[in-house]
Formats: sequence, C-alpha cells, structure tokens
Amino acid sequence: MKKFLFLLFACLAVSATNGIAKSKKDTISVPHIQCGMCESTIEKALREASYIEHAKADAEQDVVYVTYNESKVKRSDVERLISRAGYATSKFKADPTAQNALHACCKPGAQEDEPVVNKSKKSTKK
Ligand SMILES: [Cu+2]
Repeated sequence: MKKFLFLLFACLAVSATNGIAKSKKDTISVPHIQCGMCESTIEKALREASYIEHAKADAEQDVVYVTYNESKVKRSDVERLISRAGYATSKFKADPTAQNALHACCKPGAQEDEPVVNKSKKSTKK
C-alpha cells in the first residue's frame, strides 16, 4: 500500500512538473500558402520540431495555427522554421534555397489569384 501511495505521489509530481510547460496558441500570417502542398510542407517542417505541439496551415486564410511550448521557444523561432521551409512570414524572408526547392506551383506568384505581396495589410481607406 505504501508503494502504491508513493507511485501515486510520484505520478502527481511528474504531471505537476509537466504543467509548467506552457502551451501557447498562436496564429502566424504566411502570405504565400497557395495549395495543399504548401500546407503540408509547412506543417511537416513545424511538426519535426519537438517544441511544436500542434501545427495547421490554412491556405484559405494564409495563416498557420500553431501551438508551441512557450517555455522553450518564442514566436519568432516558430516563424524562423516557417522561413526555413521556404515561406516568408511578417518577420522573416523565405529561405531562398528552400523556396527554390519548392514545387513550381508553391512558389510565390505561381497561382494567378494569389498576390505576390500580401496586400491585405495595406490600408484600403481613402
Ligand atoms: Cu503549394
């Protein structure tokens, strides 16, 4: 019985320690997500990192929804991963080598309905 209590206590202690790892949900704007391949390229690059808990790219919204361990990394580290995968964020340019290696349809401007520059940030007021 004592052993059982000890194990129970040990389990509680471990889960309390894990609780310190803060999960941060964030939405990162990535203007050049053009198709499902772009989505999976970005998601794969992010999921390879141990501190990324969840990654979902959305080509419709041009954003990446990400959950990461805030005690290990900052948002800019996550953006750097996206840049290394060949996609620009608001903070980082796309890594040119990675961008070149993307499938032709995934390169910026490859799809006509997609603006090369994200114009949504520019003011539309008169
Ligand atoms: Cu693509």
